[in-house]
Amino acid sequence: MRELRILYHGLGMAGKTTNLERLKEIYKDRVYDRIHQQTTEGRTVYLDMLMLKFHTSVQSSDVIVSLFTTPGQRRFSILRPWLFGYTSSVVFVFDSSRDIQENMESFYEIKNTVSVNKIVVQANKRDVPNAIPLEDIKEAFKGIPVIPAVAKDGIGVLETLREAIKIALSDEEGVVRTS
Ligand SMILES: Nc1nc2c(ncn2[C@@H]2O[C@H](COP(=O)(O)OP(=O)(O)O)[C@@H](O)[C@H]2O)c(=O)[nH]1
Ligand SMILES: [Mg+2]
Repeated sequence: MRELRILYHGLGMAGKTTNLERLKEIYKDRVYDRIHQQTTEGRTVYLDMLMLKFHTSVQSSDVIVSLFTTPGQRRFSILRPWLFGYTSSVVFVFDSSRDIQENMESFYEIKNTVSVNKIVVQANKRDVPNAIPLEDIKEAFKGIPVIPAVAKDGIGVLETLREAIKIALSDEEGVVRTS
């Protein structure tokens, strides 16, 4: 059985946990494991982990997909090389309510550890007033797919995951074989 590990990274409050919450609803019959810890303010303190098992139409074989989000707080930065080192692909959740520079600081944390062809950008919070223009985001992430989303309403969530799976499957070296 193949296992794909997909990491959701981005600024704190960008919508990483929200993506996993929506996916858990979509795949509720197929989710077989989940670890989820949050502070009382609803911010992630450790790791969100969601494991989904489903059939891919890509190669008509069963694939286990494990989804993770990175903890935002700097005190967990020691975990990051481990997290980034064992991923099939990475979703960078761009917060459209915050400026490009701020988002880029978060992006730079993965840029040197994860190869660019393993990354998909989700332009989240497209619903906010004065959202950073999509064209500006695409310009900032040239060569990387950018998928618009309103994760809180479930828009773009599945499209993002599909792209992340496609990227993961196109890179055999990133696939961990568990049997
Ligand atoms: N306006 C808006 N808010 C969102 C969207 N996605 C998530 N949020 C909100 O942003 C806040 C932080 O989301 P969360 O998933 O906890 O962020 P994380 O820190 O990246 O895990 C929550 O209040 C979410 O409801 C979106 O598409 N639009
Ligand atoms: Mg979170």
